[in-house]
Amino acid sequence: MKAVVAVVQGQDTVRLSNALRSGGIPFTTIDSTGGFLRERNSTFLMAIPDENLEAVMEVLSKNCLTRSEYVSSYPSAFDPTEFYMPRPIEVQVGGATVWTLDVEHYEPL
Ligand code: 2BA
Repeated sequence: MKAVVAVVQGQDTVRLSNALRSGGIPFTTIDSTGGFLRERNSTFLMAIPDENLEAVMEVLSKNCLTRSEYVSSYPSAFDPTEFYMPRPIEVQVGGATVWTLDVEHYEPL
């Protein structure tokens, strides 16, 4: 059995939830926040048989889109006297950030 942990952008949460439900894949969502952009995202937890891993990864990649976000650049930490003009920098976010772990023991109590 595998545990899949996936951090997904807020905009993709409903679509991914519907797709997992249609595929009969059990999941739990936890509201979360990205440490860098400080935007809301969702963390999906799924425990699945090994043979379903490929199908779950496909559902994730089809339903989680890559997007560009903009964040203000930071002044240099090394030279505080340097002239600093704040300007937005582009970062690519997603589709999903996924960790797959082996489950040693599973027992619904
Ligand atoms: P955030 O931490 O808000 O990061 C959003 C996006 O900003 C990242 O997209 C990445 O493109 C960029 N980014 C993050 N840290 C950066 C930095 N120090 N310098 C420059 N750019 C940076 P993704 O890599 O697709 O990550 C999306 C979200 O997944 C992250 O939101 C975070 O919530 C989670 N995540 C990604 N990698 C993680 C990790 N190794 N451990 C825990 N959570 C992670």
